[in-house]
Amino acid sequence: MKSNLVEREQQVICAISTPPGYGGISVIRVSGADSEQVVRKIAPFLPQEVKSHSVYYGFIQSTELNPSTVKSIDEVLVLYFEEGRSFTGEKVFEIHGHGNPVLSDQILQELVKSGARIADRGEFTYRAFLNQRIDLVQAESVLDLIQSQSSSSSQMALRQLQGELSKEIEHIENAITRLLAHLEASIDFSTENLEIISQKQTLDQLQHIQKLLAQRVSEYQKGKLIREGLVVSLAGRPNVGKSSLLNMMVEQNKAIVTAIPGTTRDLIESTTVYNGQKIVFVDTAGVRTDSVDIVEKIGIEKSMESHKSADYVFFIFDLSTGITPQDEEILSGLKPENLYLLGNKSDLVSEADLESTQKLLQQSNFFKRNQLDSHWISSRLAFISTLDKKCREKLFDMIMELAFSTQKEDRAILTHARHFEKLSEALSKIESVQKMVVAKLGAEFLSQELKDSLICVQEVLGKHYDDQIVDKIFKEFCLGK
Ligand SMILES: Nc1nc2c(ncn2[C@@H]2O[C@H](COP(=O)(O)OP(=O)(O)OP(=O)(O)O)[C@@H](O)[C@H]2O)c(=O)[nH]1
Ligand SMILES: [Mg+2]
Repeated sequence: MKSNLVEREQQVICAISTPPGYGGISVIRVSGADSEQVVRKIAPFLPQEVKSHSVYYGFIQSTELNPSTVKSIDEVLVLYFEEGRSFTGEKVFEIHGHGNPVLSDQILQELVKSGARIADRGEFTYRAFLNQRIDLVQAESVLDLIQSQSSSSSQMALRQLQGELSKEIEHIENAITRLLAHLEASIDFSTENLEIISQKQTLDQLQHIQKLLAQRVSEYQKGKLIREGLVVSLAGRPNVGKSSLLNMMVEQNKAIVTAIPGTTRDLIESTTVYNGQKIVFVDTAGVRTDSVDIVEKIGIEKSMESHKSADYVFFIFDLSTGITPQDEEILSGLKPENLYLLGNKSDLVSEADLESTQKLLQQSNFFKRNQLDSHWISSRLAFISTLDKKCREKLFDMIMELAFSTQKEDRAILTHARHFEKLSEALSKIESVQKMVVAKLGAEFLSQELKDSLICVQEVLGKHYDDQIVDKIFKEFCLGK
């Protein structure tokens, strides 16, 4: 066995990279400069010289000291990837065996006996990062790709993995570096009265950087929706049809529907995927102020919390009763920014009723208080009936339209809170440099602030990093990745 004298990062690591349990095949990855010696001990069928990206067939042997007790463990294919052309950047072997955890475990044990150690979570990806095969943004997208639950989020992760986002961030990094170089030069030559870069040029370049950063930062919300899914909370009085709506949207009988007001008491979350986008609906207890039931009261509190944290709130009201004082009261607790109004049970009312409802809404206190106009209402109000399945499509289209305006995102965008925070910090520093230039502060001041902003950008890519943050990122990975 290898001694501990070898640095952890130099050791040969191995792990099962396929999901646990039984399956068609199981893949064991082995990585490290000495991986060939290790694998050779259990795969005697490998030729004298292995060729990168080739496949070798044979039987894995146990490494018993006594040759008479040596036995075959599994029939496998071994793939070899040379240093510099593998996922980790190191010499990598992949052993494809039968998908039986007992066999895979035996192979792992043999690898350990031969000098490898079991890899930590995310250690293969971590090595890829250390060997500069990928940057931190790409490492995080590997994780996203494994965990993504919808086609749009996996597309997004793949784009990031291919380095599209990294390239755009590097573009910002280069722009800051260039400006910094000019400023530093002007500090060096300041005694000779040479103007390296004019105030106007500095401001122009800063504005360019500011725009690039602001664009990245502003799209975060959209990126987050794609990655984590969009959360729609259903609000309204008891009995207006919230649970019926949830069931219709997710096409399942998730929530109990009865004609008794106060049926739903807890939050009921259900996820669906529409056009590749993950959407989470949260059905809530109908809010009524006169409730004396303790369970219902707690449910109502939870409803209010759900509305606060959701991306969108659908306020549902009953067209057959019209807007009631209780509706008004619930509305007064909601913010108009992410609010949509759904008049339900349209099957019970006439066309004329719909028009008068719209007028009544416009006269409500909620409208007056928030100073909303008729344009707001026409873009935020829909009449539906949960008995009419066509409404499902209509509502989904509305959700997609409001969340993405364009249906599909065809470029890599910011999806991680970490990236968002760092780039926002960089942006605010750039904005303060802009103010410094206007205030005619010396180049040394500008240059310090600009350097700080550069570090923020580099931290996103992992060019500057804090061990704890990197540790935290890779700890989220599964074993074998
Ligand atoms: N006619 C008609 N009835 C509906 C419609 N949607 C729901 N209902 C009926 O309205 C009643 C209440 O529906 P629910 O979905 O349980 O209402 P809720 O808002 O979840 O009520 P709570 O859980 O009590 O807050 C049930 O009898 C439904 O069948 C609709 O579009 N048209
Ligand atoms: Mg309900």
